[in-house]
Amino acid sequence: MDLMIKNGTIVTEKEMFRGDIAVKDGIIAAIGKNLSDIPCENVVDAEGKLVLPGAIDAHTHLAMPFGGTISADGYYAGTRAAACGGTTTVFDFALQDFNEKMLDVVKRRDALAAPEAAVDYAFHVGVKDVHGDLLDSMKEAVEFGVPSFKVFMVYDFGVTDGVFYQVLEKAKEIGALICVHAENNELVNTLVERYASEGKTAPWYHYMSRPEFVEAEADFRAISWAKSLDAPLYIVHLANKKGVEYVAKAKEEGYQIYAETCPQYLNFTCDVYKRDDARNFVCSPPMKGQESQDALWKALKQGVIDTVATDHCPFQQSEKDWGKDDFRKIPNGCAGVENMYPYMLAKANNGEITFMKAVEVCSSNPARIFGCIQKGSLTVGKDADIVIYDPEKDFTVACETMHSDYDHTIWEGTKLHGYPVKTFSRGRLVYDNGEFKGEPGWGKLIKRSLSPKNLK
Ligand code: DUC
Ligand code: ZN
Ligand code: ZN
Repeated sequence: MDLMIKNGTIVTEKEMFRGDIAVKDGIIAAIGKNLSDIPCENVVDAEGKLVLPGAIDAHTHLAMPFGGTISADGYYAGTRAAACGGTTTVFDFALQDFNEKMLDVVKRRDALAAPEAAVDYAFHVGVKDVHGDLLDSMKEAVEFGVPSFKVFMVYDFGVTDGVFYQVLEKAKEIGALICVHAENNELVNTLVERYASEGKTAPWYHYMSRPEFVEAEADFRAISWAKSLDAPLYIVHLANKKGVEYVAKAKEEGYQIYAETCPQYLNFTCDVYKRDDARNFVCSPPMKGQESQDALWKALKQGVIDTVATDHCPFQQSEKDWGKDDFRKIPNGCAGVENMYPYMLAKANNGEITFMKAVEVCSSNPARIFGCIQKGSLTVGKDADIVIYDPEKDFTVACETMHSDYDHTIWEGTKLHGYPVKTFSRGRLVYDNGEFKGEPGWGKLIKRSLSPKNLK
């Protein structure tokens, strides 16, 4: 064996038990109560610790051109930070250029990611243009191993309702899953213009121009179309209460509608837009009111929300400052890739959710939904993506101890009881007690296929 993790409490989405894990060639080779008779040079004693599957962050924007700049974390910094927060796979959004075939998008972004990634990664293609044979080109991406796509209902690169519908229809035909950023573009633009014309340009008006119903209404429309086609749909960064209700209803009716939320919506409310540093919290959708936050937690506990992912898209302070007095100039996005798993596990550690639930939403469900069959669980035969977690370690998040390239974080000062102490990516140590131990280029592109048997 190459690695033996002994005496820990092993956590899966279904159970917790004391045991040992043996790793050979990057794969979990054995799990048992006492594997001490198997010879192994590299033994890690996890007495008093939890042993968990690495998290899968199904939503990052690394090196993404956006808001007049490029997000602050490239593929190396973003995956380095992921490793240090116990995330062993990231799904990045590869945004299509106009006139570009879907597989070419994947290849273009993979050329950037492959030499840099420190943990494994996958792509969703962000669809902008389906004219001519571009819609049909989705099939090549699926055959290559990228069976998930995203459409934006907002931004200048967002798609029209008609294009969204065609993409859903095509996805159904070729066995793909569509992710959607759901907000009503027309309403956002109208409200933005109205507030600006009244001289109301403080960051608070970013929130005001995207009120709760702007997201809810788009959730409703997106779900309606998916239902009409009986096509699966994954709603990214769900943040509002009404949207949660729409998802719950569609699930009850038996439709394959999945929902993701993000740690920022679980932890912050729209009150952050009253702070002096409000611009740093500007992301879309914005943080919502307390009622929505409560609904998100309830939905997560009940299984209406399937996954937690980050929408990691940090910008530097000087870039956020462009919009200090004019919210329209603030690049949208916040950091999170290093914080998600520690945050959710701290919620488990203080009893708000179970550790099994944290594993389910941060690892097992994203693996299942997106066809990452070799990941998402501590099971013999799966990749040895393993996190050792010390439930007694206290940690206060500070930008200077994070492993990103950003210069500020919305999580600054957040106190967590319990913290990851080691991360292994396919059996290789990539994080050890505060220090990154990995290397660029270690991470591999995970090719996937979606099969109904992968799903619950
Ligand atoms: N929202 C953000 O805040 N940033 C990146 C993209 C997005 O949809
Ligand atoms: Zn989005
Ligand atoms: Zn996003």
